[in-house]
Amino acid sequence: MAYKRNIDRLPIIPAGAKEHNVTCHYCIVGCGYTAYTWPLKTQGTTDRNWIGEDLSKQQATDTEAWYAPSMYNVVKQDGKDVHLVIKPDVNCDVNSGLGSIRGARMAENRRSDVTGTQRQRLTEPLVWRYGTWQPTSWDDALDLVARVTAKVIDKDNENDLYVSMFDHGGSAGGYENTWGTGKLYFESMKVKHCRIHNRPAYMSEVHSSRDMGVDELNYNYADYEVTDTIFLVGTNPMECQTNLFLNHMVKGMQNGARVVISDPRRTVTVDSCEQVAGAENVLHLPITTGSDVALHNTLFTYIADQGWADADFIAASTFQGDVAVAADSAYPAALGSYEAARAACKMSLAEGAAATGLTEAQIIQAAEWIAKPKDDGSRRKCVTGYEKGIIWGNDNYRAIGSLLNIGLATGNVGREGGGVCRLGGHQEGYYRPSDAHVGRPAPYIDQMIIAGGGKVHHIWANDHFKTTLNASEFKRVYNRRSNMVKEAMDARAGATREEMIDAIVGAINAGGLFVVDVDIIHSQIGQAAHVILPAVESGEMNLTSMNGERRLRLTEKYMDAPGSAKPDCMIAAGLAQALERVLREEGRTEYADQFKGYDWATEEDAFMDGYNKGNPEVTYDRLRAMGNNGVLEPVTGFADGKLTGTNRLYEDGVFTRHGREDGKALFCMGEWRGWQAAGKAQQQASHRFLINNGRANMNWQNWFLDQGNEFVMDRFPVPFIQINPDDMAELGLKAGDMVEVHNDVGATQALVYPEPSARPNETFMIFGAPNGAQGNIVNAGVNELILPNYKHTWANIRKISDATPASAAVSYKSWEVEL
Ligand SMILES: Nc1nc2c(c(=O)[nH]1)N[C@H]1C(S)=C(S)[C@@H](COP(=O)(O)OP(=O)(O)OC[C@H]3O[C@@H](n4cnc5c(=O)[nH]c(N)nc54)[C@H](O)[C@@H]3O)O[C@H]1N2
Ligand SMILES: Nc1nc2c(c(=O)[nH]1)N[C@H]1C(S)=C(S)[C@@H](COP(=O)(O)OP(=O)(O)OC[C@H]3O[C@@H](n4cnc5c(=O)[nH]c(N)nc54)[C@H](O)[C@@H]3O)O[C@H]1N2
Ligand code: SF4
Ligand SMILES: [Mo]
Repeated sequence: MAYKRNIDRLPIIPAGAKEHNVTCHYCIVGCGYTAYTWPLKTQGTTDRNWIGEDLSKQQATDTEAWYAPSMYNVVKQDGKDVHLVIKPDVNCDVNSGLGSIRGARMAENRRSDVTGTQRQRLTEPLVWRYGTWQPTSWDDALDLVARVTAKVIDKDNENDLYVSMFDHGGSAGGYENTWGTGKLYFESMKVKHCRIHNRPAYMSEVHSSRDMGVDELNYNYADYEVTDTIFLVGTNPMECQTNLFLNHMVKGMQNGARVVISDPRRTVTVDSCEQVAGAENVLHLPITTGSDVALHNTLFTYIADQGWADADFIAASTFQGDVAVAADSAYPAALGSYEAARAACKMSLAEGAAATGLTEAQIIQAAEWIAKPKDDGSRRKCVTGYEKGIIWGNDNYRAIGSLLNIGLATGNVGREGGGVCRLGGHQEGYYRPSDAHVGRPAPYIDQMIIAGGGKVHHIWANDHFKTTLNASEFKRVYNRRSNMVKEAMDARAGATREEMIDAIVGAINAGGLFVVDVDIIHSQIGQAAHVILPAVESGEMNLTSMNGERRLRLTEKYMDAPGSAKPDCMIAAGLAQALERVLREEGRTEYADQFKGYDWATEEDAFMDGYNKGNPEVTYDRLRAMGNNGVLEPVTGFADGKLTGTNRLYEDGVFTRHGREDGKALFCMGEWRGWQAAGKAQQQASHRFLINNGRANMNWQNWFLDQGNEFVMDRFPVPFIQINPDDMAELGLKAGDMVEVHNDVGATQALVYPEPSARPNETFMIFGAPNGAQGNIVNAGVNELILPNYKHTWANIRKISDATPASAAVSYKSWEVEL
């Protein structure tokens, strides 16, 4: 029997099975897969099958003619049960047939009535009634949402409506859904009190890069294969951007590239690079946590002082003069010329070593690998990839700006084998009306909710209970405020709609919060909701998104929605229509008119209303024809039956997006200033352990599908915290023990995982887990532009109990395995 799949034999995909383009909907990399579907009770044979191979013969080790049990399921298509296989596409340039421990389980994570997988999926709208959630129709649920929402908004003031919405592609999101929600909240309304799924305000993760003129996804994945040096900062691509690492970075190393990795801990990526490139070609810089600006400024100073900068590039493509943009409340550092930045960022090797805990020799070696011209005088190519270690790190604006300084100084943006890019999180799929009305800095929504702000909260595809900062306090207040409304509703059970609305509005005016949650499962924040609206996932609708090299694809719908669940864009449309009707009924005609224009029959209509209007060449049919290789954005035209795109940004040396017309990039003038976010230094001083946190290969995000998957829950019944064995001994801890991790802002729990390479007093905990949210102990500190610093948290650790039977059965082997 295939391991835990309740199936003892897998069917052979028959010749003629239906094929659908699929882009993996988990991470930014966006690997290409093919979904095969065919009717139940039929299958191929060893001699007649989908791939035309004689399967009675032993296949070669790299054969394409197989699939794993995790790639199989039975789902509904047009109301009938069908077999489903979702397997990696060998012809996709992104992954060349590779899967990952997440993507290769897409099929087993579909909802199935036959195999019983993901039965946690929501199938009908739910409304809080009679003291619990009761299923109801869309009309009933949306009418209630619209009537309550209409009570708190008006044409000139929508400030009591708070909105949390995804801004990404892939899992949730996509161009269709960001447009649907964006049109509702930013065109029909001008909602100011909104936030994004992963940060407590509505703004960019990479303000400084954009202000400097460099869009954060500027290269092509193939650049890794032709570069001399790969510089990875605050990112762990082996686990988090797996096939970017395996299919592109590994090829680069095999072609001779060296790797520099800046991360306070030794990651699986460091180990994997050492295995591929040889330890002598890998330089791990185990910096003191949070000291990135110091490292970058020291590298920049040293490289400039050595005369390794690219003078021609600087002269032709960057701002000449002194300060172009002065520092103020919207700009946490001044921006200007190369020379101005050199002066502002100046840091000696001795100063850099002291701040980062590295040796001067390590910094010099990194500088040489990144920038020292080759013996023949030619430029060294370097790709720089960064992600949450600095985005959610100390002094976001300056950390990213100072890193980009190095890329710009060495002419490594817009060139083959170069790029300074986010490695990315989800895929991208942003297409919305302007958010300029939100302002900069944007309002800190979580703190406003905690302070009693907001009357109605619409939540789209995120769960702050598991993933926000300062989560202990957030949950306390959120539960209290949403309970006030529940109690008011319970007290009026049996009342008419009008009476019920009055009761809700009364509770809201007394400080309560009315909560609407749009999700695919009944999430943790969903427990506080009064209306729950069921959405579909990628594969249950047609969905477009782009990956970390701006590769745009269409994932084709291959199965039915669970129950009456709908695409997010269609839910947004339904809500807009309900609001229009209610406002018209109330005689607010002018306001009602703003909610016209949602007569979409399908997600394709939403795509045509949004993305296609800005990109008229791009249609579903054309994308379908481009298959899993798609086209790299920006799309430039359509010729010979194909969409044409842009291989790499800024190849002409002209930069964008910093509100200037000259096309010149700017340097960042941000000196090192120690801990920047409020409360970090104090928390560090009064707690023993750093609780560094982030991701691990197997788990996806807040475990929303993982929690319904035996394979994952058997591995980690409780979120792990990796601790040095000597620290464990001192605290009297054994592998698998349950500990409480507690500090001045909250507490959470975890299972102890010994990690010999962990530095003393420096732990790493997986974030976002349903049964131990790391965010409970992250303080409310953010930077000037409300970027949270999740990574820098200190706490104490105490034992709660011995390993539970489930935890005791887990392997505690080192993760440093031979590739
Ligand atoms: N401590 C700490 N906290 C962090 C981070 C960290 O590193 N450390 N990282 C931050 C980052 S980068 C991120 S991205 C966030 C993630 O934080 P969240 O966005 O809260 O987490 P996700 O797991 O992406 O949330 C997905 C939610 O959407 C639902 N969902 C999935 N697909 C769909 C769909 O198609 N439609 C709808 N309507 N719902 C859907 C899921 O059931 C789930 O409840 O966490 C942030 N928080
Ligand atoms: N397996 C898996 N893959 C994922 C996800 C997932 O949930 N699971 N989520 C996706 C999403 S939404 C995102 S945003 C990305 C995140 O992708 P990454 O950013 O690559 O992953 P993280 O684990 O959040 O953090 C990266 C590293 O930052 C390091 N770090 C911590 N503090 C510092 C510091 O002060 N300086 C430096 N230089 N480094 C520091 C941590 O040790 C960690 O190794 O992953 C995406 N891919
Ligand atoms: S690397 Fe990312 S996109 Fe590719 S299969 Fe894995 S989770 Fe999916
Ligand atoms: Mo993310």
